[in-house]
Amino acid sequence: MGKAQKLVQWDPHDIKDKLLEKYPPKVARKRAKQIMVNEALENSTPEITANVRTIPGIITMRGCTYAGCKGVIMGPTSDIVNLVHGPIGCSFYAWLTRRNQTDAINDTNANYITYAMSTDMQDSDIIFGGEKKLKAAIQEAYDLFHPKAIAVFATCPVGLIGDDIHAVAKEMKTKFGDCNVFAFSCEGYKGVSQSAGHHIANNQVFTHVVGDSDSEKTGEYKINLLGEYNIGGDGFEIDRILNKCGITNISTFSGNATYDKFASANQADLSCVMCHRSINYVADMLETKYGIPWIKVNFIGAEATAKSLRKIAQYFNDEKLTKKVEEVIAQEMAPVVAARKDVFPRTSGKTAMLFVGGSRAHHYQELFTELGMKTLSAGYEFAHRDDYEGRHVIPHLKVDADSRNIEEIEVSPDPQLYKPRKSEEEIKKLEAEGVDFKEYAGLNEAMDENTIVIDDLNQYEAEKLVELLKPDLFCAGIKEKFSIQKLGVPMKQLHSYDSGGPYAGFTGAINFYNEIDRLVNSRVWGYMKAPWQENPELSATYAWE
Ligand code: CFM
Repeated sequence: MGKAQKLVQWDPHDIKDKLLEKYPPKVARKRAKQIMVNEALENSTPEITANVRTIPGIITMRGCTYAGCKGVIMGPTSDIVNLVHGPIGCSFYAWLTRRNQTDAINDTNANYITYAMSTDMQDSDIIFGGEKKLKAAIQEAYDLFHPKAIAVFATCPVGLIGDDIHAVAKEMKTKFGDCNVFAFSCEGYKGVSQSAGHHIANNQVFTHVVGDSDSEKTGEYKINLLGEYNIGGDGFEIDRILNKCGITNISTFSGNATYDKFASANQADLSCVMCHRSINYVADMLETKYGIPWIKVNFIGAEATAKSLRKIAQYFNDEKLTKKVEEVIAQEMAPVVAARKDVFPRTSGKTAMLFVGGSRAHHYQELFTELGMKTLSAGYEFAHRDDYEGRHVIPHLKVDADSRNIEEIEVSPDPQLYKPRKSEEEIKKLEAEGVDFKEYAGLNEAMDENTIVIDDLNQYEAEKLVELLKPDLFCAGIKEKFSIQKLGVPMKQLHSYDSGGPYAGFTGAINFYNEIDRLVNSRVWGYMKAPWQENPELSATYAWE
């Protein structure tokens, strides 16, 4: 059976019905709003329900708010001591599992990434309060490392017993005098997913760190790279390309970030946003407070990388940079095109499904398109409607009790440091030339019509979807990996990249092509049936069936 036939053989509405079939009516009604057949409407895509609580009892793929704050935003930083106030499990869980890489320690930089620092709360701390223990732990970290900064993260019990971590942080900061201490109220239960943790982290970094550098950063074309977390070395590859073009990356939020890089972010002339889901708040705040415009970029996919570099060059509007960027693209694209040519006959026509956090399910479609592969179904764990439908829907997002729980900070132009990088006319001119400021399209638009977009996919639906559509590849995270492989379908982790990467930029694209070729063309997946699956010695039915 050819792939083309396979694709027309299913009706997406029928698939949706089959996914919902087993649920009790109330659950089915709720899930129906988060499962969407991608059909074109005039000038828009259909509305999806997103960023709402997972229905209790469902095995979600999501993580918690603490994971979004400590693990995602602050975890990749190298010289900030990240101290978790809570039971040891919370710290251990967030310890290097995301494969965010950092430069090794040397004479000029400190690197605490390999440590899992925790106050190791015990029952007695929960009963009598944990502030004393937290103070002692901050003191111990200071005495041991003399770091530039110590960040404190609240876990669920801390919020429940009411330890005032901000007061403790302030007290210790004053006591030390040469170490910035700040805290995050990022208890796991604070929001519906890790997305709330991103917001909490961004607010605090912006309040306590950005603008706090006394060294002046130089460079002809200075940018910030926001929403790039250096998973599997992606950030290193992007930096390599930027360097080659002569573009100075002042600050990456937060892959391989240092305290001073965060602190200097206000010195850049353009913010480039990779993962808008986790960081668009910072881009907006940098613009309001310091006058730095922002654009959306994507370094996943060789074509997308080239496009992003051209966009940056267009913004700086300098012939020297434009020429250099074109030279770099031409040079870097040659091996990419050769690698693609090699794998294309074996990958084209294959099908994929992508279910990742809040932007990769979209970004990675670029790489699959380059491989000639079609995405049948995709979705996010914790995105908001704008990540599906485009940034223009933000004013129409419903504010509910959960989103109200997350602090919005007031930002205004800095009396000394606010300096618009471009005049209004210059911005208008650039817009007329096609540079979209403060704009991103959603995932729906990138997907073919009649594909299926699913928010907060769960374990049951993932297996059902694979069973119904038999994709050639499924992409998600570690929680899904083995159950999908057992169904005889290869599974690629797009969070941690398994043991691979980088996949960003030009070198990354080549890595990805080769790895996906190997995965979708391996015959091993056909042998995944265990003997008892074909010949069960015992069988039973569920009591409620
Ligand atoms: Fe952004 Fe991320 Fe993602 Fe994300 Fe994440 Fe991640 Fe992700 Mo895992 S910041 S939203 S919270 S791109 S850890 S590096 S892979 S779920 S799609």
